[in-house]
Amino acid sequence: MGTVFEGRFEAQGRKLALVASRFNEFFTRELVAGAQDCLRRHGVADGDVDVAWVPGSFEIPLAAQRLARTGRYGAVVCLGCLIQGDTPHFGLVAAEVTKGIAQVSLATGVPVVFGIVTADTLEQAMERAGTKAGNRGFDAAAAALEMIGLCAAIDRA
Ligand code: INI
Repeated sequence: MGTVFEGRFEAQGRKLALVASRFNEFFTRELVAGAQDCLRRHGVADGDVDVAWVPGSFEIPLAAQRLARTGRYGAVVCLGCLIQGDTPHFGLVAAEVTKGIAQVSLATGVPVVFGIVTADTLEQAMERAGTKAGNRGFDAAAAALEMIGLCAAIDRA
């Protein structure tokens, strides 16, 4: 059997960046807190976690790109909250932020993870920002740690 590569959720000594949207900040600050909690509990020092606030989810990919390009961060965690309204705005922003985050990750080679809540209602958003359905920020930070470990394992081989 060939090599099996796996990330081990270890990132001591690595810096990470969070990009968070001020739009729907009531929810995104819970996503930021969830991500910080995950990183802390996996041994990442608080001082190694930088946070960049952007106006809305649409602006997340550009900030993520700027941060990833610096080479300072093992991963960038994108945190936003999109709530369906009466206009097509939600769908337009959701499509761009999804595509943008994937493009930044592939173009920079830095894991840029998707911690964007998409919800039909305020209640659904609440469920995904630290209540019934967990905390999407925590999950995204865990994915970032796993990807840092996986990329390091592949690079070392
Ligand atoms: N931004 C969000 O982060 N969530 C939303 O639900 C949202 N909606 O629905 O409008 C939203 N819009 C703002 C957008 O991200 C940009 O900041 C704005 O269009 C300026 O470019």
